[in-house]
Amino acid sequence: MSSVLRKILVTCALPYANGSIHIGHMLEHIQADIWVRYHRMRGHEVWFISADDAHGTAIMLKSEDLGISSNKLIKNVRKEHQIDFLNFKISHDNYYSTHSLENLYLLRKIFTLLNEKGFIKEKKISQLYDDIKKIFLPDRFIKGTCPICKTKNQYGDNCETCSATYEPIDLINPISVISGEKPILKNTKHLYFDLPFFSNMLKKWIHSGVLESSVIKKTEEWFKVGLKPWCISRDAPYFGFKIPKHPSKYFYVWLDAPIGYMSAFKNLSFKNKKLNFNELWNQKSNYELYHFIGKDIIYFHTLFWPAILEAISFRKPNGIFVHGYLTINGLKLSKSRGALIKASDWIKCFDSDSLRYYYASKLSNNIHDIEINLEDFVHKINSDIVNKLVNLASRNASFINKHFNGYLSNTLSDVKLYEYFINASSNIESFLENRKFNFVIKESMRLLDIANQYINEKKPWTIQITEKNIIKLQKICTMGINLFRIVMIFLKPIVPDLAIKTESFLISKLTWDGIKVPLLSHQINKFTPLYKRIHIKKISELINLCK
Ligand code: NOT
Ligand code: ZN
Repeated sequence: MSSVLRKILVTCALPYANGSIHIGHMLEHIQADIWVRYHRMRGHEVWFISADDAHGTAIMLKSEDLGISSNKLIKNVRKEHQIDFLNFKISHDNYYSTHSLENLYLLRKIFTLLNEKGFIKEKKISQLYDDIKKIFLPDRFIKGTCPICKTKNQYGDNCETCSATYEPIDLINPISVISGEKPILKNTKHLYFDLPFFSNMLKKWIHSGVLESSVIKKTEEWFKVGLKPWCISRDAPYFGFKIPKHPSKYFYVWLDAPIGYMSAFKNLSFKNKKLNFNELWNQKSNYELYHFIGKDIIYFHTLFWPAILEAISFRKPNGIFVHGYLTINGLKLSKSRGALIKASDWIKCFDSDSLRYYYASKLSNNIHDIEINLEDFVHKINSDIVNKLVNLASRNASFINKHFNGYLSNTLSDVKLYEYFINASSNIESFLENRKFNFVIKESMRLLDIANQYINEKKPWTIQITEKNIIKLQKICTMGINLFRIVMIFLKPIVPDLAIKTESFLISKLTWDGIKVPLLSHQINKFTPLYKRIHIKKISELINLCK
């Protein structure tokens, strides 16, 4: 156990409750889950939360399409999402919903505070309106050409090509996504949060070690343009929470979404007496707070969210961990542009450890896009997990099971080599801490090559079973099992299912402290295959499911 125990709250962005979890969402939840599981292994107090983002026009329209109430829709979807996350072994302590009493309570409280402090202003504006459907058009329901880089087919709030943010009115040739018609301009009144007031604070904050340099760079581009007041209200019809004293106005989903982080924690604190809401969210909190997000929502997390927190004198996050987009066999995916592979389809064809492992092999602490290639995926899983990792266990266990009734020897055949593996753990620790999971995989595979090479040289299968040799055989195979065990400890946060099977095979828990103490004079179980080779033909099955 590491000496300084930390208290940490980790969040993932809240998936919208209008569609299925796809493997793009799963990238983020797996990334966060690996980090969380590692810190739990180190003995820290870690709380991991997320929730469905249950408000907004998209959800309202979707439930209309389905002919059910929005309430019914978000209930069904949340259940589905929870099952998906369980299937991928995402160890959330709470998976809540923004359509909750806690969120309503906190939203109202925060809005009142913002109002009292004079950070909310009213403004008359004209906004794009779909005169056929009789609805003001949210940013995501207007498409047009980016006013900055001129890419076509961009949404009304920001450009996916150049990441510029703008008003929907600025789009060139706007079209309503709902009716397909050209929208008209209509007058309305809205509430604005005074974001520019916080410019100086934010400029300092982004350099306080909370962001990676590429994320700082992105955020600085918005400062260059100048921060603008942020509209936090929406006109009816809308699915969300009403604004007190402002008839037919609703809170914008992007205000109650980040507050969803708080309310998911508040709800968790009701279930767990150890937790106290104020202890975590007050400015002098000794909890660390980290948000895992995709690069499409940097703006909200590096500007709006810390400004709101500052405005109400709450604590700010210690880190915003941003990942890039996912591309599959070269196809770009994003939340809004169609998710090609649903989590529930993936799990029909492959196990969860395989995706977790493959993502880990690609993930680092930067915003580069993650490219996955399904053929490469199958190849990598078989060559790393089956041929290198599990094979190391199986080739040695067979001798231990056959000749020694499962008993490991009382000493190792090569103490120096074992120490070499122990020494690798400090690098692995820093890779895991800094979310350089690709290096964890690389280093683990390098170690496995060394271990397998060692067994190749010692050739236990050639050793004649004589009284003199038998001890030697036992020691060599004990060495092999112990090297396998160390690498499995390193990989445990990444492949939890394989870790559970390994623990029952070794009859010993894989713990970080256990690295230093080899398993000796210890009986292990009969070896049963820990992981089965995956088949290339499953790829076409998966693609068929996605059609
Ligand atoms: N539902 C949003 C999305 O882009 C994410 C909300 C994250 C929560 O999928 N909030 N903040 N800040
Ligand atoms: Zn653009």
